[in-house]
Amino acid sequence: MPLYLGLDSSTQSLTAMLLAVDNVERTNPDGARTPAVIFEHSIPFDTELPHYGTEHGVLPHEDPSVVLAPPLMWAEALDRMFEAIVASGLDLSRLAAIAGSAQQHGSVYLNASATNVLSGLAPSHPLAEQLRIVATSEQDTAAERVSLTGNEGVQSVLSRRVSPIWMDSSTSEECREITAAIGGADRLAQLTGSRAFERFTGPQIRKFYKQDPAGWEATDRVHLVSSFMASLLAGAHAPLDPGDASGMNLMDLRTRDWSALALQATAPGLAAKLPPIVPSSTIIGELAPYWQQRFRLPAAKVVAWSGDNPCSLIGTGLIREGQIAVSLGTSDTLFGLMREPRVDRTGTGHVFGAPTGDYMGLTCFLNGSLARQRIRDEHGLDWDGFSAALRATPPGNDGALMFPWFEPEITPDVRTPAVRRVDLDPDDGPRNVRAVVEAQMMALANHSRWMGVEVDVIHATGGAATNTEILHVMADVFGAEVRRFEVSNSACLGAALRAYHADLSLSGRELPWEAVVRGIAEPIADSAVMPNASNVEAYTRLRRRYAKLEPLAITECGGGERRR
Ligand code: XUL
Repeated sequence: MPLYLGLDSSTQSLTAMLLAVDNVERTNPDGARTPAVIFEHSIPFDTELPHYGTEHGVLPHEDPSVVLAPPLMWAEALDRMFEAIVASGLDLSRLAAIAGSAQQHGSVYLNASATNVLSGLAPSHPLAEQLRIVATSEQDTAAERVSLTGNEGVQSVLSRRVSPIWMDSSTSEECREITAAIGGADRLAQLTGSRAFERFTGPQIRKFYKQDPAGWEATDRVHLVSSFMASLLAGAHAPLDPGDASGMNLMDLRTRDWSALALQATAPGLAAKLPPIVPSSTIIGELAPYWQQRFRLPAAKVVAWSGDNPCSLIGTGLIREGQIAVSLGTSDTLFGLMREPRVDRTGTGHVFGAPTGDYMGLTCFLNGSLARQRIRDEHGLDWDGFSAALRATPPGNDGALMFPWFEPEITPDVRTPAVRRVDLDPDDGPRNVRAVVEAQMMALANHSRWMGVEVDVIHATGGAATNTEILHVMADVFGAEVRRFEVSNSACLGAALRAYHADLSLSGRELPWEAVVRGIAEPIADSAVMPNASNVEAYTRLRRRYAKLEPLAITECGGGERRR
């Protein structure tokens, strides 16, 4: 009757989800028992750990392009989470395995004292306290330590007090330098899965090495948030998985190992400071004595942590090529599993490793609900009125088109925002509503072609997925069945399912991923929206026209400066 714990260390909170696999009635056709969620808890950083002074999980900074967070806050949250799990009164002696998910790209810099501190954590003292105050390390001079931690008089396992996270965009110069050293954006993308992005860890590491050479010198290990959290659980430096390592511009996508060329282009001595990369399902150790003794927990297995996007792939049930998820939020995101590491030549998409051992593609569109809402408001509609407008207009909109870039767009790369209309009267509310939705769906479909995936099922998530009229346009544009998927904490669920899968695999009962997600990471029953064959045909033509006109629209916006 085992329990599996998933943890998700995200930007603003730490979340935990416990799965119980003990309900025989929920045995699925593969003979696997369907897990049930028996506990869920979230710790928001700002309100529950206010002494770190974060706002939305990050430290206020005068330069908006610099976004940093305190790693000790994440450690303290982990301690608090186990307190909450124990307080639930559940019988935790059955805890079999723990896996985690973390915000991608963020990096944690540890000095040489960390190795001993991790292995010698005393159960009598809170975790963060022990990471903050450690015995003097021989490598660091006192002056260095003070300058590096920024906490005068306080020594620490950190060689850098703060962690740059995925929201940081202050490394354009380093992106240019790395790209040049590798021999161009295309080459870097082919090698690592993405061209250089400001938030990716390689450019962030390079910036730290340039700005604080002594800090870099004192850094013994660079972890991602995922491997840092896993290290705390296991009481030893944890490896990275290919899912999270591929968000660094440092991993060779094909070998799933560090690329010597990329390391060289980033910072001297980097190879010795990085953890190894292991398959996602690797059991990296067991819960350290600290956790076992402090919280009376068993020696549960600790599974390699991964990034939140790879974990969400599992948590939204995407375990074969052909299934994709489209999240319709403030911005729209499309992701799906790929068997092969195909790379986006236009430079906007990302390829990450998938927990299944395959790959995943991910493309982000900034003007999501943001644009839908702007059109809705401009025409004085509510969401019901927006749906009515979609019903009142014909698929294809009689040739009217829109390029709805209210804000600078990521995909395609449009730096100067503008809304472009073709054969469309700006005052015609219903047609503008249809035009914005069709434009977004065509952009999603066209700009995910690089994944080379024949999409047959789309799991639609996010606020706008409750709008069936929008889902009809999605089904017709993609020519695929669309099913609504209710996600709350999909990354955390994915992590818990990864723990389940890794534990079973270890015991020799290798479960197909289909069986792992069945009954728990599934779309809402009876939510299928089917494509209409004649509309699909019409949109196939329209998509070509849209793709042809898009570069012209970008030029009219003053040109999308390619960040190459
Ligand atoms: C992905 C990305 C974000 C973070 C958020 O590239 O930057 O999705 O992982 O947690």
